[in-house]
Amino acid sequence: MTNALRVRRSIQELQADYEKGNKQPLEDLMRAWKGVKELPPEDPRSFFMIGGFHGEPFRGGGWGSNLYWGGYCHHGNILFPTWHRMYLVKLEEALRSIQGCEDVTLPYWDETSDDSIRQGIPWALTAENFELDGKTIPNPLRSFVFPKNIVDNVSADDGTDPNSPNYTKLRGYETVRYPLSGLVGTDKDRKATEEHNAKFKDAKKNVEILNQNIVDWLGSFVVINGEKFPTNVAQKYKDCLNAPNYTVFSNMTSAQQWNDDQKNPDGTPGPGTVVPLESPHNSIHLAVGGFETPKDDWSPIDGANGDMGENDTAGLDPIFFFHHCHVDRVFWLWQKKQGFTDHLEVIGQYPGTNSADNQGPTPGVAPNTWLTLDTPLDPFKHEDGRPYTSQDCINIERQLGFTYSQGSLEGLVEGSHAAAAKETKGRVTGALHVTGVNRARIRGSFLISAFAVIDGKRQHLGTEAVLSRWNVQGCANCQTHLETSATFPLPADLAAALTPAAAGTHALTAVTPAGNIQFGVVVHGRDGVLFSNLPSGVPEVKSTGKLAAASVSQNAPMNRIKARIEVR
Ligand SMILES: [Cu+2]
Repeated sequence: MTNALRVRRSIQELQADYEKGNKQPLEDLMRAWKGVKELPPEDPRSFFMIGGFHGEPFRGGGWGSNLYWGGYCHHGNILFPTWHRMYLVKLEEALRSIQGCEDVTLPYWDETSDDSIRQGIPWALTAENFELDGKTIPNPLRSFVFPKNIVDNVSADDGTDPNSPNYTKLRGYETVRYPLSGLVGTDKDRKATEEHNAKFKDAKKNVEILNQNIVDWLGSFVVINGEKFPTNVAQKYKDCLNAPNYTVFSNMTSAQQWNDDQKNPDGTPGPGTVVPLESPHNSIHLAVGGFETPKDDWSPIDGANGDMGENDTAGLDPIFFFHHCHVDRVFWLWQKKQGFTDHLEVIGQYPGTNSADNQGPTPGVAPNTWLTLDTPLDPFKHEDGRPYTSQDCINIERQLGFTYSQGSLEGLVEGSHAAAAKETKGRVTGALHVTGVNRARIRGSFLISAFAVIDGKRQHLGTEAVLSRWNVQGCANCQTHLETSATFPLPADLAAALTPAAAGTHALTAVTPAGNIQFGVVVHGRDGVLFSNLPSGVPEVKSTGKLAAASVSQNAPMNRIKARIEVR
């Protein structure tokens, strides 16, 4: 090889260089981002154009109909890792096309590094200003101001339908993150957003709130008999590296089917339960975009609607690309660990291999079309006009000419298979399986959380984040898996404390008792608590009052939620 590989380093590495006096790498990165953001929106290299490929502005069948997805991105199917891999390559090309930025590479936010787990988001992504060429400029990585209108043609214009919020964001709109709101499609929403954001005027304090939220998501744990058990996003990133094949590693839909298939005849979880890469990915989207992790003292800041929390405009917040670069690095780590650096395999016609799965068909794709490694990754094209496919981006070094610097989780790949196995061994000996959450009835993204109430104290077992489009209601083409389920491993001591009689399926209209341990499930959406069976007498989840009450009745089918407790 004559051409050296370009290396994607972590944003933390660039920051460390900067702080030691080697300012150029971070300065060049800022210059490149400033450059692509300032290009005319019609320019194919402009950030407005590239950021908009992911979701809005919509095109194709999804332009004016919620039967289809109007963005090009893939979620909930096997193209999730490869589509986003090509997406990052295209943004990186644009950054390198800016004059003087030819050596820039896209950094990753190393989300599982010690500093992220302790402090949250690296400062380069949140600081208000940056010093560039002797001038103080607004930090290009902190937000993006839309140069053009994005008009939502899917939702009711007047905003009278609470299940169809208007997602219009006009020229001059600036992307926001937790704890702020960015829902401004109608006069009513605009007013509510103004009132909400008026409570969070201190930009520095907002960054602190955001970082605390990230720290909570990455490192949450439960305490059983004085021992800590991680239920956190960092652990999910580690666990996903053990997925045995690409299909179930790649997305939530396939993994859900796989985990159902693995069960033993008596209903207990089989040995091969997996965590898909998409799961921790979803969690960070919602952590940045606007959900608090449900700890014991959960006090959600309701009305936080940051762009990262919904697929519609997530791609227009610059942090999206630093997050996805980490996700792509974890994809590569999985490939190295499982021996798939030069080929990938897809289980044909498995759930998660159909255009109708999860989000609905992307522009130009018919409903009920099979997705394979040869499916075009629209709109990404080779120079000769051929569409890129997943086959073109399996080996990042050989096919795409880049690699990643040494970051966190690396130790789980090289020679420490046994250590990784040991880490998870003894932890999963039982599970709480929640089924029957009707995704169709919930607007936007939501969380499913499980709790155990032990000795009158509520313990958080885990949270599954479901990243969604705003308008899934009535999407007949998103036929499959409208019923979402989630599996929460039980810590060994907790599982051991359960009597076999406690195992089985329980309707969650009442609390599920198992000896002196009770289980609770909470579904939390944009409008507050949609479902909760948490017993009284323990710290209660704060509800949003009016909106939540309305949502509960609108989401009456939530009473189909069931929990199955499995003990091995
Ligand atoms: Cu994403």
